[in-house]
Amino acid sequence: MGTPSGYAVLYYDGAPAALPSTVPSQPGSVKPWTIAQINSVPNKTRTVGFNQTQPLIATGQIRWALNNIAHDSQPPCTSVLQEVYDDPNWVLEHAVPSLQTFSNLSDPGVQVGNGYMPEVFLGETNIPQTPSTGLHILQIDLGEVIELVVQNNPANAFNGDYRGGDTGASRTGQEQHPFHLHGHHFYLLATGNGTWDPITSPASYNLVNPVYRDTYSLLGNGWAVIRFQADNPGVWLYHCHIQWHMYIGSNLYVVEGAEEISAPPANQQACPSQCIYEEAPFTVPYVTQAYGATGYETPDPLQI
Ligand SMILES: [Cu+2]
Repeated sequence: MGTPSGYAVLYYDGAPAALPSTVPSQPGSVKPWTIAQINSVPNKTRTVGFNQTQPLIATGQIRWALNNIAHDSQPPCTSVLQEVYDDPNWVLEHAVPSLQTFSNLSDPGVQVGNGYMPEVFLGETNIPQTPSTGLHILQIDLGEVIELVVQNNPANAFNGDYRGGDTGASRTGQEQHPFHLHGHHFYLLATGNGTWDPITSPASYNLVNPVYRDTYSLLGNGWAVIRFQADNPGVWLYHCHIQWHMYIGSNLYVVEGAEEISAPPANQQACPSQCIYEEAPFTVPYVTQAYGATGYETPDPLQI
């Protein structure tokens, strides 16, 4: 039982590229090592672009937004997994395809629920000024190879910078986010500072031997590109692993192979009697008190 152990070999620049011929010792309780080369990076079949912001929305709350759609302050009490299992067409029946153009790419990307249309302003000058709310859902088919281009925008976008000091237009976001994808490992092809560029950034992608993992650090006011194969039917969360960032909406539901999804476990967690999303207002004063000027302090005694 439990998760199988995994190991990796990291090479310094200039070190021999051959795999080691011997393996280090390890505790007897751990499955013996095997050494193999990671498979080559699959070609992408679809590119999806996300602009991430943390806007201050009309309710006075700081929410997280993907493509200018802020996650609902109270998520649905029936799980997306249950909804899709009951009706594999659930996303198509409830979501609105993205209008994003993603620079020179025209592929449909994010789909969001509740009738809101997302807009994309990556590399564009016409930035929408009024974030909407909805669910972040990306529906993909088995066999697709998805490339996510994730842009972490400055914290002052849409007045989302709650910290003191310089909050002017030149303020750049300092927040770095550990993003995790359930159900997959992905190739981290590249990261960078500033704004992803559709012409120059792809030249920096490592398509030879990128790290292969399930979590990466999205740089403050930077970008990252990950790629993964859709080979695992389910509803998988892609989210920042800072808990309160999840609460303010840093979540994307990846609905994968909807027709093939297995029944939800009988003991799947239900919502508590009182919605935790309603307990914490996540207004600017609240956030400042709970998480400090840096946003990284541990809430005490609030225990959010
Ligand atoms: Cu975060």
